[in-house]
Amino acid sequence: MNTKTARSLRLLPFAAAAAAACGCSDEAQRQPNVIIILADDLGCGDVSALGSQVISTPNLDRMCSEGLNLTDAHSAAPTSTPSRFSLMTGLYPWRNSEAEILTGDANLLIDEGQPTIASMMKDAGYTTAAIGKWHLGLGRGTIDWNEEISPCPNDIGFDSSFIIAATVDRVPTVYVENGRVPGLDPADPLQVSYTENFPGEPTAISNPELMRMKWSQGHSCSVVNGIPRIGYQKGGKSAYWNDEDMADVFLEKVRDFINENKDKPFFLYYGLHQPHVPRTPHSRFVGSSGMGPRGDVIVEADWCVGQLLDLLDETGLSENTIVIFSSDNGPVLDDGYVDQAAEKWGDVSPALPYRGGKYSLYDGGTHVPFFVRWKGHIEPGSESDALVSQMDLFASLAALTGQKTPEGLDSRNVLDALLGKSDEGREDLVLGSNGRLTYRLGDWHLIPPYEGPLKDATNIELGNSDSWALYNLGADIHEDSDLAAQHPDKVREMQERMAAVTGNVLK
Ligand code: NG6
Ligand code: CA
Repeated sequence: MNTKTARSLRLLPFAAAAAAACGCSDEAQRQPNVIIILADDLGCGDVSALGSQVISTPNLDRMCSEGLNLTDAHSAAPTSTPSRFSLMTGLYPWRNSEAEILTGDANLLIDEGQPTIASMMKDAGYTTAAIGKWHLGLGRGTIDWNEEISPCPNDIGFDSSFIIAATVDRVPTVYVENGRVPGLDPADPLQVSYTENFPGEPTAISNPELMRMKWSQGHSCSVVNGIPRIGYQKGGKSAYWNDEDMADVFLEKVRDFINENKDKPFFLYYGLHQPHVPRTPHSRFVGSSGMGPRGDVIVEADWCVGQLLDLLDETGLSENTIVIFSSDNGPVLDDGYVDQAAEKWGDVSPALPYRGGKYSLYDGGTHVPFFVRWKGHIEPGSESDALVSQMDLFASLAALTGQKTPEGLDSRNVLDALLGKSDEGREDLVLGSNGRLTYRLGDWHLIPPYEGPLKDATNIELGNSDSWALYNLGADIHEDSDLAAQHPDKVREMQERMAAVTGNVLK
């Protein structure tokens, strides 16, 4: 990782020539559209361009071959909610003690009035939309799903939103469009609870015959569309999503949004729901990967990315649209359903070449795919090892659009790194959420001692240990050699620097 590529140095003449060739005006170049595509639980080892030997992702590979591959890019945390909170607010997730995996009826984590990446882009004149997985909470107090839900994404900077509240494995199993559940029948109101079942309603325990998919851990509450979920739900049947259609439903919304806004600057946050459990590919993709449902939904997600890139090419928007692709956390195989993933992957880790995966303190918890495509501006097939976090998108896009980054954010302007103009990213980075933090300084990764098992039911190495561990990712990409005993000065320096960032958050 110490080796800096020299490719970026060629970018400036390249960009100038490309801009001249496409005849782009200065104004058009100042206000490029921005699309953030965020996959759910996709690992570096799931992308063929990053070395996957078991899965083929031609469209993610195309993001790489047509754009920039950032090889040291991170989600803020190894699970969804804290990671997304950070991307959205530009703050470290541990600054909000509630930024942990949320239930489907949790309240919005972000205050109205708090700046978000969307409100900042809106201030810059962009039309903004959130489509796909949300998982940042909705409303205040007890949510009545049959009425308008407020606040919703539209209250924190999005002009429009079409989302699922939490995850595909959590109730409510309905879409929420601009704060309302579409398709509800007033005669069959939707009720949701995460504390107790509704009397007489079947669950995976009471009525296992309803299941077409079995749970291995934790998904034993309401059975919807034959799939056992987390949480209890009653009524609202006319509004239920169809799991197999979800990719097409989101993509259609994405197409509509782009087509409607192609003549003015737009900002789109597109939260893919794959390959998070339960993995339910459309029938077009069943069997497409040879790797079971997890592989098939990765092929489906890859196809969605390809459809979006094609649309941009067809509408002539590719030279004026920055497309960023990443994942909200590292990958997992068995995340609570019996779906062959662990068997199909066997000894191959979807986090490769990194250790651990989702939930882990090791690098594989947050080290995620990160590609940026901006035709005519970013050199095709370029690569950068700058250290960047998704949290940095806020300050970087503020710089892109000429906006001021609000005081007090943890987000750093790494725009030049994101556009391949520089290999300088962040000097350091705290990773993780509440009480389980690690620290990067250059190539060094410091993991404090934490209690807990070495592995849990997911079979991922969690990185818990009773002593401080230190790894040098530059020489040891899989974190096999703990160098803490050999480099006590480095450990001390990093402990002090980490404490300076986190204050007393770290016990
Ligand atoms: C866990 C769930 C897992 C997944 C995760 C959230 C169990 C046993 N595990 O609690 O299936 O839903 O939460 O994933 O229930 S995330 O990517 O949205 O953070
Ligand atoms: Ca996730």
